[in-house]
Amino acid sequence: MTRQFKNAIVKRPSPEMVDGITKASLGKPDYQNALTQHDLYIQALESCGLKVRVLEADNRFPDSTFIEDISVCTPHCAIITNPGAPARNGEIKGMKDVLKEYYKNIEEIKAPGTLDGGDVMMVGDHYYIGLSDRTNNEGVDQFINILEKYNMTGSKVKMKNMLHLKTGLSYLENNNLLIAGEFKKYPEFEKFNRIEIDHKEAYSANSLWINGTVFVPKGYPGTKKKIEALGYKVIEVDTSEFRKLDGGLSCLSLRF
Ligand code: CIR
Repeated sequence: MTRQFKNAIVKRPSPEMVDGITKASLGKPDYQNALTQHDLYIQALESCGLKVRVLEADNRFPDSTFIEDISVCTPHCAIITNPGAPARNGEIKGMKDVLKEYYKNIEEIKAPGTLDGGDVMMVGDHYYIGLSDRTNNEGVDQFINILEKYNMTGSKVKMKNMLHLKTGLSYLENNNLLIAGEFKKYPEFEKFNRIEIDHKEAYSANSLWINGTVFVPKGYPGTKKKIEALGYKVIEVDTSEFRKLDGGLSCLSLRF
């Protein structure tokens, strides 16, 4: 059965985002433009029927608009992560109170385990979890134990080159998987209908399925065409300011 999202939680970018963590060489984000792009992202979520909760910006944490890394919202429980980048770890404070408004069951990843939500890809009741520089073995083990408590399952994906698992993979439901870079060769993804993303459009491998519509970052015509050919309605969303901090469409929200 295909899932349907009812809610999204986003966090406004803070002016400090100009000092966010990045390996990209695209310059500093323009804060005003980032706010406009964030507004349009929220509107796109609302146009797909989601009720969007907008959390205030947290000026202490430049990367805190990338709220996906801070929690994973499953149908049965919310899991507060323990983000692997020390500069981002404090972002989890306050999340419990927010999630309590939506969930009875709240779990937590605890040190020495680390896990970023961007490393978690949900495929029905199964979750693929990337072992990245941010997510360690102990974090994945804890995460899988939590999933099993609620009759869900998880598996580890060893990875090398990307920031997060979903930097190179997006599940579009109906067995359709966008796949880029090293993941194209991974046997665990062979069973999917794989839509291979060209190297020059690699950033758009992080697209976002929302209730039958797919958000694609603006400026990736090859990927857009491939997704439309599968019959999805596509909404192009401009994320250029977030890309400067290695952030993409999925990073900007929690959806459940
Ligand atoms: C970071 O390095 O943590 C942020 N600058 C970007 C986080 C992107 N999040 C994601 O892919 N889920």
